[in-house]
This record gives sequence, structure tokens and C-alpha cells, in this order.
Amino acid sequence: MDTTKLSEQFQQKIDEDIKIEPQDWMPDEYRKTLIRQISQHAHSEVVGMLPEGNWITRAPSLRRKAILLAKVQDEAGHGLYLYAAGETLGITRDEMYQQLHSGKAKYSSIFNYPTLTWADMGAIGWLVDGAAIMNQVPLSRCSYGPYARAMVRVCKEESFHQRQGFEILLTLSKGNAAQRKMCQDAINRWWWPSLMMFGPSDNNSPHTAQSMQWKIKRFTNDELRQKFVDVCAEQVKFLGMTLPDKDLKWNEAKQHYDFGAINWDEFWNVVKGNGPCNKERLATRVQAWENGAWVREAALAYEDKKAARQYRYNTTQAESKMPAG
Ligand code: BYC
Repeated sequence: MDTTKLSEQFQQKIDEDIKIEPQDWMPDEYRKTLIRQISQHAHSEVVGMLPEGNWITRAPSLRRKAILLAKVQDEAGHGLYLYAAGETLGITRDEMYQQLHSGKAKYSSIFNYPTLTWADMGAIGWLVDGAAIMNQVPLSRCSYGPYARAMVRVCKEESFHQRQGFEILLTLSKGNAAQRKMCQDAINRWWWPSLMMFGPSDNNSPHTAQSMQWKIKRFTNDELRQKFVDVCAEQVKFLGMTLPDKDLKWNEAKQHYDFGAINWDEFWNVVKGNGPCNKERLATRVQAWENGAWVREAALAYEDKKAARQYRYNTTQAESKMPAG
């Protein structure tokens, strides 16, 4: 069948909400877009462990430490599901790591900001995981089967992450003046970078139109950002805190919150590698990879030994069944 016909059939399946599976025919650009997005997403999960990992040893109680540890481990798990989903498209995990470690692959801008106080763990849970859920729930209905299925579990875990973050902030918001100040300061620092997580505005987003047509994306960047602002503008009231935006205002006619201008220069600067922590994050990942070399070698040596033992066993068994003489 020629490519035009295959492309038509492919789009028809998408239009009918039939999932595309790894063995199905797909246009090269669809495959490339998915590899790009899924690998960037996987990298974001594992790099995203670093800002919070930083606070595990300094959590204020054993309970908080256990919760944070579990959350950070969840992020490693999300990375693994996503790398596995990426592999179904014909790229190896080593190639994806190589792209991250060489600085060629992107990961979410948000993880290039520092975590200065314990309240940052609350703000990350509430805002960063909250933004992630807003973006990822629609991805669980995306057209590519393995990506959509990975998102189902990821979103359940993200929902726990978001609540634990909000609960940290709620506790601080009921504390003394210094704790309330710490809470507000964390919200102030994480608010705008969280809005940037949704990507450039639609008129500057080169991939959105095609990804919407392929139902990789179900909503545009601006649509998801608006939903997120609407939710957070209400939730912040429960904390008795404010969002750092003097233009944030309910718009009765639109039934949405209006909000201020995003600093896109800051966003692109971080995406290009010049944010406050880009270099440190990448160096830490590369070092973790290098430090883990002996574990990978040991695992491979163990597999080889097991295979050799099995081979010897199979040969002996076959020989013992041979007729004597
Ligand atoms: N940061 O045309 P656009 C988490 C890039 S982890 C950096 O709109 P697209 C968590 C974009 O890649 C959550 N780069 O692109 C973990 C593109 O560059 P390239 C991570 C960004 O793909 C631990 C260019 O800008 N979530 O939840 O249609 C602890 C043009 O953009 C960003 C995901 O990865 C950014 N923020 O839409 C806590 C979700 N935004 O590739 C939490 C999956 C854009 O052409 N990804 N760029 O060089 C997506 O949904 C989409 O890829 C995006 C961007 C909405 C992010």
C-alpha cells in the first residue's frame, strides 16, 4: 500500500479514537514526535527527583521523610515506565540517556530552579505536581497506546503527590509568622515557573497544531495553563496565601481568571540551559550514571553467568537422554 493511503487510514483510526500500537504503521513524524515528547517526559521525571531529593535528609519529621522518600521513588518509577514506552518506538534506553547526558535532549524547565526551604517541598507538590496532573490526565487519552497506559498509573501517583504538597503548605499556613512567611515565599518563587511548565503560548508553539491533529495532545498549552490558573486561584484561598500576580482577577464574562504576562525571556533562557541550576542538574545526572556503571556491569555479568549455567544444564540433560553407546 502506498504511503498516502496508509497515512489516510492512520488519521482515520486517530479520528475514531482507536489507539495506535507499537506494531502498527505510523508516519515517521508521528514516531519522531512521540520519541521526542516521551523521552523529554522521562528525563523530566528523573531530573525532577533532584530538587526534592535534596530535602530527604532535612525533612522536619520521620513521617515527612518517609512520605518524601516515597514520592521521590515514585518519580523514578515514572521515568522507568516512560523510558519503556519510548523503547516501543524503536529507540534504546541508552540512546535516550545519551541524548540527556550530552545536553541534546530537553527536560522540563521547572527542575532548573533551586529548593531553598522546606516549604519548597509543599510548593512543588501543590504547584509542580498539580501542573503535571493537569497536563498528564489528558495524555492518558492520547492516541499512542503505551504512552496513554503509562499515564494512568502516573496520574494516580501524581494525585497523591499533589495532596501531600498541599498538606505541607496547609500546615505551614497555620503555623507561626516565620512559617507563614516561608510558605508565601515558596509560592511566590514557584508560581511563575509552574505556569511555564505548560510550554510556550499557542502562537509560539511549533508542535501543538500537528500534535492536536494526531491526538497526542488533547488540549493546547494555553488551554491547560488557563485551567491550572483557575484551579489554583481558588485553592490558594484555603491556605490564606496569595498568588504573586497583581493582574490575577476573575473575569465574569469569560468565566475564567485573567492573569498577568509570563516572562518568556526567562522561560527560553532556562530551556536553553542557562537557568539557575541547569548545569548542576545535568552534572549530577551524568555523575549518577557514571557511578552506576559497576551495577550495570555486575547485572550483565550475572545474566551471562545464568545463561551459561542454563546452557550447560540443557546440554547435560540432552546428553543424558541420548541412547547409550
Ligand atoms: N520545559 O511546541 P511546544 C513531573 C519545548 S515531570 C522545557 O509547545 P510540545 C514531575 C518543547 O519541548 C513533568 N522545554 O512543544 C517530576 C519544544 O522543544 P523541541 C514533565 C519545553 O512538545 C518530578 C519547544 O519548547 N511533563 O511531572 O508540543 C517531580 C516548543 O514547545 C517546555 C511532560 O514532559 C518546558 N516547560 O509541548 C514532580 C509532559 N515546554 O522539542 C513532577 C509531556 C515546551 O522542539 N510533554 N518546551 O526542541 C508535553 O505535554 C509537551 O511536550 C509540552 C510541550 C506541553 C511540555
